[in-house]
Amino acid sequence: MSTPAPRAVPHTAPRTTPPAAPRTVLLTGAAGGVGTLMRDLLPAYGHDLRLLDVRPVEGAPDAITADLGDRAALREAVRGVDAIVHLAGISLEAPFEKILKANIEGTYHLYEAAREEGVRRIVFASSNHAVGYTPYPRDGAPPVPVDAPRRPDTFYGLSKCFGEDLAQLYWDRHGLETVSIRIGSCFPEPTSVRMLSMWLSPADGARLFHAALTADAVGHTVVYGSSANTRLWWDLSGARALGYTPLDDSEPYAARLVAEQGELDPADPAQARLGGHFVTDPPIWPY
Ligand code: NAI
Ligand code: 15L
Repeated sequence: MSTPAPRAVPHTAPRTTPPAAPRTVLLTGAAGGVGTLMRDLLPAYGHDLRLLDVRPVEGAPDAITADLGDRAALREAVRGVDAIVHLAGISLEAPFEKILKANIEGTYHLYEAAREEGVRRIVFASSNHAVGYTPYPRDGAPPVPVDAPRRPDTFYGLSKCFGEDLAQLYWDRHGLETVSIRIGSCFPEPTSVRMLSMWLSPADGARLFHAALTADAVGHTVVYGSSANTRLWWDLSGARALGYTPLDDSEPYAARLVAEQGELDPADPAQARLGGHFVTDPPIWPY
């Protein structure tokens, strides 16, 4: 008789206090933009970080240099960690073959390594570009819900849809938990009018990753990730239910950015949807 698959358990009691003891967390993509920010911010929440990237991580001689295609290296890297924050991969648009290798096969290899080594939870950096073709709400329409149909705007966005589905499979089949965070724009400051709606400040990013690492019984949960922006486009209730309380708002940047760039024009295809210019002229991964 086959063993029944574990059931998704709704999280009813969000955890708001940091764990008593430091937890060992593998941070993939540690040399990248978000990885660099989180390397600075997450230790204050009691997490002991183990770092991994295909590139050397500046100022971190102990970081593991490994490609997501190297299963043996991944297996060693995940051994003994309590959780993984998975940021590594191509973070912009690229030819399908490159996305396939880094984001699709690479994420699969990481999940397999995690399953083999008994890791309990992964926090997966999904993206707004999984729903990039969704028009942003206008004229008082409600924020975009997390169960809105996925509408990837690029092969990159498509790879994030794959990652979310992979996470669901590994929860249903193997009991490996994931919080998939559809990150808006995580940068030190918003640099465009669109980002006023999408911005996830670094400090709120750390709050959200910490909540995703420590909330009880998440099964596979998909949430949107941004700050408490006045111009928010999507529903943050899922993230809040994990115990995330955003404290930042992009609005102080609005006057300058709107003066420089003007308000968004919903008649312009590059400005009418969550994914912004990714739907028309996505920035291309440079390597
Ligand atoms: P980034 O491009 O600055 O960093 C990605 C890192 O992954 C790089 O250091 C790169 O060397 C590493 N990497 C790429 N391929 C690899 C491979 N095959 N094996 C091992 N490492 C590899 O990206 P960023 O901005 O830091 O984003 C981090 C994650 O968050 C990405 O997965 C991205 O898709 C996601 N994300 C980021 C957003 C943002 O606003 N920065 C928004 C939405 C999602
Ligand atoms: C992303 O998914 C990218 O990784 C990041 O570089 C930004 O472009 C962000 O989305 C965004 O939409 O602003």
